[in-house]
Order: sequence, then structure tokens, then C-alpha cells
Amino acid sequence: MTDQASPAAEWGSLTSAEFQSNEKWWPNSLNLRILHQNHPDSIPFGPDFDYRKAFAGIDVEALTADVDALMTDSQDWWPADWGHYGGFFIRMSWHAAGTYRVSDGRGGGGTGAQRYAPLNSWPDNGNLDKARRLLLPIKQKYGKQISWADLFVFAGNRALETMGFTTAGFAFGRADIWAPEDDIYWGPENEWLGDKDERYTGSFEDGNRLLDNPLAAVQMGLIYVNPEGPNGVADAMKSAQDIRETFSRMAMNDEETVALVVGGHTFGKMHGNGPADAVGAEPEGGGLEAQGFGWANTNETGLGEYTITSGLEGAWTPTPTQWDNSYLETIFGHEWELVHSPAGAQQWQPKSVRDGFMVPPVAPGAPETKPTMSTADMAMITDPAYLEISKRYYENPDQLAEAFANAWFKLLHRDMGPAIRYVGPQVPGEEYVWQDNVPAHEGALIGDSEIAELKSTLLDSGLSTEQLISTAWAAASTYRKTDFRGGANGARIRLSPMTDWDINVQSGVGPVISKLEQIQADFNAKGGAKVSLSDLIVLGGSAAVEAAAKAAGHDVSVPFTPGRTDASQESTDVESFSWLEPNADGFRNYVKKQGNVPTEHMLIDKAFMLNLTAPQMTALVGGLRVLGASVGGDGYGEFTDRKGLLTNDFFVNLLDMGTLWSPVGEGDDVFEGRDRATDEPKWKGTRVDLVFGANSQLRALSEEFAAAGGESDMIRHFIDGWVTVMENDRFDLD
Ligand code: HEB
Repeated sequence: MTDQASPAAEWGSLTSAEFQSNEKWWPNSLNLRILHQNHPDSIPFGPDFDYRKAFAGIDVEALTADVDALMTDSQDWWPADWGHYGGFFIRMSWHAAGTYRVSDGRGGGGTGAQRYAPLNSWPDNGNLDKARRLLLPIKQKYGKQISWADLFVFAGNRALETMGFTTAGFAFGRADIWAPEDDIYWGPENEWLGDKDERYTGSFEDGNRLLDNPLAAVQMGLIYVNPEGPNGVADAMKSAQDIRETFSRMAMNDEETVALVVGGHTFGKMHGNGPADAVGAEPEGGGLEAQGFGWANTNETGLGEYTITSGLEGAWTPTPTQWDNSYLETIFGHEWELVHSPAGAQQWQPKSVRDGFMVPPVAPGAPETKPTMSTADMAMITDPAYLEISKRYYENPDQLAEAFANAWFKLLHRDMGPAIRYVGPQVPGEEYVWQDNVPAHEGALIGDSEIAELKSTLLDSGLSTEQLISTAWAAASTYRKTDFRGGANGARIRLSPMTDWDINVQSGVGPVISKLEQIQADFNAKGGAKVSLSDLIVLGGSAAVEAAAKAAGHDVSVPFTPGRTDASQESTDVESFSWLEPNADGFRNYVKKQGNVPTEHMLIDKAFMLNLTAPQMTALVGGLRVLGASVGGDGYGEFTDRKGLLTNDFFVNLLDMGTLWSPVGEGDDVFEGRDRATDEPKWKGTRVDLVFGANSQLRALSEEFAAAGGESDMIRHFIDGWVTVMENDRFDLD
């Protein structure tokens, strides 16, 4: 035993979570902590802080003027290249937003996470600690009226504007978090996110490379491909493959990708003017005296012209602080050869530089330099598809400007959800299909008497409680809080691609929707307030839950707030919505394809996406089982003789010591419970059922729900969780 206890003992007073965590000992254990992150008590402005309200008091014009002035207010401790921080801030914004991934909506600039590890210390984010610090005086001036998250993204937008580019606009509204997200970058989730991506690569043309090493590629590939080429091999064709894959993970197509790279690298420079080993530890690994700064550089002054960041060195254009077509003019106007930067990185420079294309001195006294491209830049004119687009942009600068403006706006706002969540005076009038907007509500809302009338119509419609509950859940549970997409609002469940999803076909959503549409038509034909299909879908489920609880002797009500509207097929980006298809829904015992990820881990992930607490998740699983809401109706986890009543039978029977469980067949995916005395088969269950008795934390909740008085607690959590799920996307109520 002594050697098992050794790490903690040896390190004595070391308090880092790693040495105390159970995951260290049991790496596959469930991480329920992700459900309770960002505790309200961790917010320095108090638990009731509402960023959008605080922002309402800010003078955006003054803020804009301050950020603009900062661009050319060069500081001795980190001088601006050519006296303008524009390129630097664009890179900071792009790296904040560019972690976004459409597969699970995680990443993006929406939370200010770049302040924390690991992002603050990723090599990709080298020296951005200085960019963030440059913003400190502005943050101090405006305090809680402006979040770091907004500031990081806004700074890049203003950088573009101050250098002559007209952006599509800007929306504020990103609230900060006060600790790094526990669900993204470490713990067992890392592994299963990797596996998830693995499942998705089939739909990409060039996804194979990531299969070799999913975890590392997922993490480091998110913002970046290696600028020097895949694994440092200066092959622009292969680089294009990597770029195409990483950018499509950010939901960017070829046109957007070329626009972003060309537009972005119109500004600023790469930094590698000195030996790579002159650079010290990253911020998180630095000494206390460094005060959060990393990458201290002992080469000459370590600043300005001597800066070392990526190790590549040089600017792409002769006008690096000005919007123009010079990136494409430079890249098409020269013959390029492979050279090495002073830091030893492979990069491309013209064999001979044409008149007017030398880059002016980056700092007073520094020399003129040759324009420089990375291998990734060379991909823009090497890959045939990229080349064609680059040519078109070269010949039509207005097309580049428009494509860059739109792609940049999308990059910065993609993780913010529908446009109704945007705030501030610079929000563009134009709507984009990737925003997943729903129409604004018009006319009178249905009132209490109409709600009561509709409830009884729904319950008497011939649709079963199971059907009503399962369909409402199907509509609402596509929500993911990571990028505010999905949910019941819009009734997109009746549109492509949702109608074709295996889970919706299997659970019989189609016929239920048809029936609801008929009820809707009949009701709306009567004149008076109209009901939307999305409201009706939710109301049906909520009425059925209420009825099922009443039938079990609990006189409870399930709150319902009308006001949802129905979106059209035209406003639904089919490709983008296909990312929301569930691979698993443990709440309804559904799994599309059993992968390497244990389904109970996927349940926790879904509960996280749905903003549920562990008790709510537990109550919902147990409740939905005995209500018969599972997909496919094959009876797994229905531990009850009174199906359709909202009871705690699931927990009571799961914990019954009279049952002996054993796995059936290969793979530990399904189990059979037999009577210990008679060996008669009693129940069958999946991993997601049995985990509520097997996992110590979930078991603790199950035991309370199964105990005397526990059923009312369970039902309370069930209803709270249900309403949370039904209203996750009600941004109109905020
Ligand atoms: Fe970039 C910079 C790469 C994309 C913007 N970039 C940079 C660099 C590199 C890179 C290497 C240098 C750094 C230093 O400092 O050293 N990118 C890259 C790649 C990619 C990119 C590979 C993919 C392909 N970018 C990008 C985008 C954008 C950008 C998309 C936007 C839009 N960048 C940028 C800028 C810069 C850079 C602006 C400059 C910075 C300064 O100036 O500082």
C-alpha cells in the first residue's frame, strides 16, 4: 500500500487537484463535476450578476474610441510593430474565436477562456499574454461593464476597422467565466471528445490524418495547423489538407477559409528573429515574478524586432498595417523558395523581390525585410480549389472584402447562438443562416384559459403520454449550451434534417407531429390568439408529465411559458444542423452506434449540454424510464409494473438487493437482472441504467430518491430539469 499512497505523501503539501483527484486512480470514472462548474459564488460581482445588464450602462462609443487609441499607443514593455498593434490584436481575436468546433459547439471566444490554462499557455497562443495585458487599462476603466471575452474579440474587430477594413459589424454579450472549463481540455472527456470526432471524420473528404492520433490533433489542431507544414514537412498540398479539415471543424468552407487566411495575413507579421532557445517558460509554468507573463525572451532586447513567437519571421505584405489586396499581389507576384528563419523555421521568400514589395522596418533602426510566407500560406495558391478561389479574390478585391467581412463576423460570433443574444449598437442588420434564428413572436400570446383548453385537447387527442413526452424531449433536447444551438423553439424538428434522424424516426416523432399540426390548425382556425407548433410540442409533453405525476398521487404543476415560434426550412442550414444529431441520448436509452465511449459518459455530456444538475439528470433518467419514453420501446430500464406513472420505481427496483445483475453477450452494453432466489429474469438494463446503482455519486442520489419521501424530491427535480430543458433556448425570456 505504501507505494500507492506515495504521490500525495511525497509531495506533502502539494495541493494541485491532480494529486488529489479520483481520476488519477480511476481514470475512467465519471466526471460529474462538469455539471456543476462556474458556481455562482465564483463570480466576483456576486451570484446574481447579469453581464448583459451591466453592459447596458457602457458608453460603446467611448469604449470604441479607447480601443482605437490603444492601437497606436505603443508601450515600451511590448512595442508595437510599425507602431500599430492591429495585426497582434487580430491574431488574439482569431485565436480566441478559432478554438470553436462545430462538432460539439465547444471552444470559441464566448467565455474569455484565453485567460486561463491551458489556452493561455498553448504554444499557438505565444505572446498573446502581452496582447491581453495591453487591454488591461481599458478593462480597468470600464470594470464589469465590459467582459474580457467581449474585449478580446472586439479588439481584433477594431484593429481591422482602424486599418481601413470595413467589418460586417460587432455584437457584444459574451459573459466571462472564472475558472477554465473542466469539460473541454482534460479529464476523461478529452478522450471521448476525441472519439466523437473520430466518428464524424467520415463526412470529411480529408479527415484521415486525425484518425492516427485523435487526441493530440484535436487539441493542437483546433486553432492551428503547423504553419511549417504537416509534421514540419514543407508540403503545401498536404498543408492544404490539414487546413481544410481544421477549418471545416470550425464550420468554415473553402471560400471562407481562403478569405480568412488571406484577409488575416494582410496584416502584421510572424516573429522568429533570434534563436528559438532564447524563449522561456509559458505563462502557466512561469515564476511568480513574471506576473502571468511567459515566453521571456533573452535575445537582445527580447522585444520589437527581436520578438520570437512562432519562430517564423517576416511580414506577408509591404503594407502590414493597412487593408489592401497586397497579400494576393505579393503571393501571386513572386516565385518562392524555401528558406530558414533566424529561429530555424522553414518558410518561403521570393527568389527576387519586385520593386515596391520590400517590407519597411518593423522598428526604428531595423532593416527592410523580404516578404515571407509560411507553408500554410503557400497552400492558398497550391491546392487547386484554394488556388481558384485565391485567383478570383485577386482579380476581384471587392469579393475578397465581402467574403472576409462575412467569414470574420461568423468566426467571431458563431458560438453566440441566435442573433437575439447579440447586444450593442454595432450589431449588423443582416441575418445569417448559421445563426439559427427563429421568427419574432407576433400577435397575442395564448393565455391561461387557452393553455388549459389546449392541455385537455392534447391529453384527449389519442396521443399517449409516452408519445407526447418523448416528442417534446426530442425537440428540446437537441440544445447544447456550448454554442446555444438547438432546442424546441422554431419547431425545426419537423424540418430537414431532423425528420430523417435515426432517433426521431425510431421514436416515431413524425406521426405525433402530424397529429399536433392538426390540433394546431383546429385551434388556430377558431380565431383569437394563435398557438405555434413549437409551443404545442412543449405543452403536450409538459401536460403529459403533469398528468403522469398526478396519476401517481403528486399534485404538481409543470410551468409552461408560451411564446415560441416556428422557423422555416429556408432559415434552417441543413448541413449545420446535421451536427446536432444525437449519437446517444441516455435520457431515452438511445445509442446510435456503440463506439469506444461508454454511453454513461455520453449521458453526462448531454446533461452538461442541457444545463442540468446531477440530481435533475438522475430524476429525469429514472422518470423518463418509467414513463416509457425510451426510444425503440424495447423495455430496457423500465423497472416498474406501473408504466406511465411518474414514480420512483426505477430507483427502488434498481437498488433492490433481491436482484442479481449480469452482463448479456459481448461488450458489457446490456445487462439482465434476475431474482436472486428463483433465478427468474426480472429486468433488463443498459449501462446508462445500471450506472445509477454502480457509480458511487449517482448511487447516493438514487438511494435518496428511493427512500421514504424521496419520490417527491425526485419529482421536484424531474420537473425543474424538464422545464430547464424545455426553456434552454428561450433567449426571448432573458
Ligand atoms: Fe495567422 C500571425 C499561421 C490563419 C491572422 N499566423 C501568424 C503567425 C503564424 C500564423 C505562424 C505568426 C505568429 C507570430 O507572431 O510569430 N495563421 C497561421 C496559420 C493559419 C493562420 C497556419 C491557418 C492556415 N491567421 C489566420 C487567420 C487569421 C490570421 C484565419 C485571421 C483571420 N495571423 C493573423 C495575424 C497575424 C498572424 C493578423 C499577425 C500577428 C502579429 O502581427 O503579431
